[in-house]
Parts: sequence; C-alpha cells; structure tokens
Amino acid sequence: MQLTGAQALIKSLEMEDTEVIFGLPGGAILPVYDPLIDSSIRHILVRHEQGAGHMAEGYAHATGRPGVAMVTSGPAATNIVTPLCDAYMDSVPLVVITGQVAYSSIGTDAFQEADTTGITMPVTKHNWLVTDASEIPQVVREAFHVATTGRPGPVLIDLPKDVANQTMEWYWPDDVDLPGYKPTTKGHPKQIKEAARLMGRASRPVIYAGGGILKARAAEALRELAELTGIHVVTTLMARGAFPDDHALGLGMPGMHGNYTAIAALQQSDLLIALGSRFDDRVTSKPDTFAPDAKVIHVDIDPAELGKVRRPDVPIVGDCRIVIEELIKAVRADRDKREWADTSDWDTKLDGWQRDFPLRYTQEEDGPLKAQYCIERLRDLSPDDTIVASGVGQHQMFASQYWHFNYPYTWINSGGLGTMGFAVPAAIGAKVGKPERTVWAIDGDGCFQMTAQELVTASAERIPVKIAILNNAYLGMVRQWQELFYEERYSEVYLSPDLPDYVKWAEAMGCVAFRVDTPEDVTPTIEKANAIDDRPVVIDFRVDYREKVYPMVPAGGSNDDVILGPEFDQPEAIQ
Ligand SMILES: Cc1ncc(C[n+]2csc(CCOP(=O)(O)OP(=O)(O)O)c2C)c(N)n1
Repeated sequence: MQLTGAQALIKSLEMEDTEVIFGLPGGAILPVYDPLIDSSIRHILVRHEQGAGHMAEGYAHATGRPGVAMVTSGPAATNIVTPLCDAYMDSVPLVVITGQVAYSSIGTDAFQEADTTGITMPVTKHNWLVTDASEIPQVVREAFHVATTGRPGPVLIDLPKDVANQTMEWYWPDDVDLPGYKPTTKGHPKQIKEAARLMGRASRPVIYAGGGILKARAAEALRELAELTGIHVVTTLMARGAFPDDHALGLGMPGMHGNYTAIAALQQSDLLIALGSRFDDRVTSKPDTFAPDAKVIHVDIDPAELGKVRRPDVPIVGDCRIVIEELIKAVRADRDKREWADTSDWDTKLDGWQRDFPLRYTQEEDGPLKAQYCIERLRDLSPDDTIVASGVGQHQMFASQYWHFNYPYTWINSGGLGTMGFAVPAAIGAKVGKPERTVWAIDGDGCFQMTAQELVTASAERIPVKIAILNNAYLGMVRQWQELFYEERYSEVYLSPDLPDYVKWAEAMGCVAFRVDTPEDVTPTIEKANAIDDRPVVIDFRVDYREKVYPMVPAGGSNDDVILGPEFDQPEAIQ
C-alpha cells in the first residue's frame, strides 16, 4: 500500500492507539492535517501551542497514557518548548510532532525555520528529524517506546514538509530495537535483600515516596509494603495521591512548604527508603544538613538519580513496582529469620508531632476570605475522586496541603519546572482523558492570566472543566518572599483584583462565571459550579492577599529551621 509520509504518520499514530491529539496547524505541518480529517483520532484545536503541550501532559498524568501534541514549525515549535521542559522535569510521557521546512531548505533561514531538534535536545528524552518518509512508522514506534518505557519523558518528531509529501510503501514494524537503550526494570536481588535487612534494623525508618511511584503504577505495592512493615510514608509534591493522606501511616508532604511532621520525620530518620524520589532541593533544602543520621535505600529506574544528590547505602536500579513487590517478599523472608527493631518510640514521636503541629489557618466568619478555606470547601463538596490540577505559587502549595489526596492520579501539577499557566490547559487535558470525573483547576490570578485563553478551547470543544481562581491580586508567592526576605519591599508583584474583570472574561470565553467575596458565599457557589456539567465554570474567589504559606523552610537553610508561622509557638528547632 502506497501512502504519503503524512498519511503514514497519522496511520502510525492510530497504530499506537492515539485517541486524541492536541494541536494547531500551520504551513509546514499542513500535509499532516489533511489525512487527519479521515482519521478516528480526535483533534483538539488549541489557542496557543503551550496549551497543547500542557493539555497533553494533563492527559498523560490522568490516564497514564502518552499525551500527543502536534504543531507547525518555527514559532509553534518554540511555543511548545516550555511544556517539553516541564514534561522532562516531571517525567511525563509525551510525543510531540512538529512540522519543519522542506528538508532541502533546512539551514537557509527559510520562513518559519527553527532548529527544533537542536532547541529541544536538552528537554526531550530523544528527538528525531525525519529525512525520508519510509522512516516514519519506525520512528513513531520508537518514539512511543522511548516516551513510555524506563523513566518516562517527552520525545519529539520533527517532520519536514517535503518528507510528509513523499510517498512510501506502508509497513508496521514488529518490534523496537534500540541499541544502548535497555532500561533496567528488575532490581538486583542482593541489593533488595540488603534493603530488607536494613529496614529490619532501623528504629526510625521513613518511606520517602516520589513521583516515580505513580509513573510505575506502584501505589498498591507501596501500600502493601507500608502496611506490612508499619513504616510511615511521606509523599512529595509529585507523589501526592500515591499513598492515601487519610491512611494512619500517611504523613503527607515534606519540603519547603511541607507539614512539620513530614519534614521532621525525614530529618530525624535513621533510614530513608527513597522510592522513585530524587532528593529535590525543595525537599532536602541544604543537602548536607538533610537527614543527617539516615542511611539511604534509593530505588529509581534512572541510574543517573542514584548518588546525584545523596549517596545511597543501598542503590537499586529498577522499576518501583517490580522492586517493591520483590522487597515485600524479601521483608517477609527477613522477618522469618530475625526479629525486627522496635519502632514504637518513633511511632509515638510521629503521633506527637502530628498532634502538636498540624496545618493550621484561621478563617473568621466576617473576616477576609482565606485561600485555604476555599480549598477545604472545594475538597469537601466535590466527589472523592476529583482530579485537581494546579498552577504554581501559593495556591499550589495550599492545594497540596489542604486537599486530601486518597487516590492516585488525582493531583496534577508542575513540580519540577514550576510552570505558571500549567493549570488550565492541564485540567482540560485531564478532563479529555477522564471525561467521567470532576476536574477542578486551582489557579492563581497571575497563572490564570498566562494561559486562560485555553478556556476558549474548552468551551468550543465542550470540555466542562472547573476553574477556581484564588485571586489575591498579587503574584502571591513572590510577594511572600519579598515580605519575608526583602524587608517588605514589594517590587512588581501587584496585579489588581479587578483588572481584568475575571467574570466578564470567563463569560466572554463561553464559561459560566461567579465571583465570591465572603466566606458565606463559598459553599453555595461551589455547589452551583459542581452542578454544571455542560460547559466550563470559573469562580473568582477574592482571597486575603496577606496570607502566607506555612510551614516554610527558607531557601538555602536547613529543614531543622522550619518556620511554623503565626499560628504556633515556634519550637527552637526540630528535635
Ligand atoms: C512562567 C513562570 N514565570 C514566573 C514564575 C515565578 N513565580 C513563581 S510563583 C509566582 C507567582 C504566582 O502568582 P499567582 O499565579 O497569582 O499565584 P499565588 O502565588 O498568588 O497563589 C511567580 C511569578 C514561574 N514560576 N513561572
């Protein structure tokens, strides 16, 4: 069967079971948009290519399947660099297709030419410049394989226009053979045995669970390991939902804005069992003061993570699910042989910290509206398995702190890159992937202004996402740092609560919109929003601009010096 390169590309995407492409056409990718008309693949026409990339990420986070985006050359390709970098940092499987000028014109500064493979090389797991149409099925097969195996991540296929117009003889490759790319999935049995032995000797062990748990579909295995050993679990910002917050062994989020118990548990631990986590600086703060007495078991599918920040005592390269399942067997065997250390003092200490230092804020009945209160009401009034996407800033930290994540794949955020503007398009992508679920974006007013136009996409495509803008009239997180560390010298952080008029703006984009000024309006308005399921809804919550996110570990400091905030008598240091 003879196909054009463009037809072969669409057919290859169908062979990979692509159900949706997020994209926007243009000159160089025109040939591929033609056969798309006859394809079963749904296309969602975005308003900006950054939106396409983040939608594909939201889709991938929610479904576990690779997100696919397609854009044209030059400025469209550069517009999608931010989502590629975002996906790279957070290990999100994406396949991005970019149009390119004709192969014969590459290097001539042709109209809308950009060196897309050069620009994206540092932010993709791999990329391909297709030089002949016959390569297309092979390249697509390889692209999906690389994006989804090992440590997942984004890949890019750059397709010159003349190659898309060439004809080729259709084939579908039986397998993928990439010399030099053979991710290790099974952990070394000796190391796993040693890990179990260390776990049995520790009297202050903590499981430090990262986003890798979710990527490896290892949440169930993690729960089994925790329950079998009675070891408490902290879940990083990327792992929220990987272990239920409501579980007796769940300690919640550690890090710069983590809760006291999670931070202190890591600090005082004598054994960290790091599973799919990467000792990010937002968790460790100053690495040489982090968890000084702890031995470390570090499990990661990416060997480059082991020893990158902290040298592990027991490094294990492998897929988290497979390794944890083996570790469970090793723990059982070890327990048959020897008595495990007593951890009851530690458990009592953790309980005490949880009792003495919970997350706390005050919402006065007639006082200014607090962001935390809005989030708690959203949480309690929405279905348990609601998917929450967030932007970046104070609202993101409040959302991670105050939502109770009890199910995996319900929390979607930009952890590594911290991309403002992520929430709206990511929520749209998640809703496309999981149309039966309620999807709330919790966004800041600054973030919302970066990608709000994708609500036009949501309205046009009938994707009924819900957006809560926590409108504090400021770039709040930056304001917080200027207040605390620059002597209240506020520089370029004021945005205004009314410019734009968020309700009118949302309505102009086809959404239903509400504004909430007082605590008493919060519940009825959320109830109204939750009852709408045929179009997007936006609530403009006017929240107190003075509120700060606590606890807080000052950047560059030690976790021992975590600041609890005005609601508490500050302890000297963690002890
Ligand atoms: C694209 C981008 N630009 C700048 C920043 C730096 N930054 C981090 S948080 C923040 C403020 C966010 O403001 P807003 O969306 O209103 O959220 P808030 O902190 O007020 O909840 C800024 C500017 C960023 N993370 N991403």
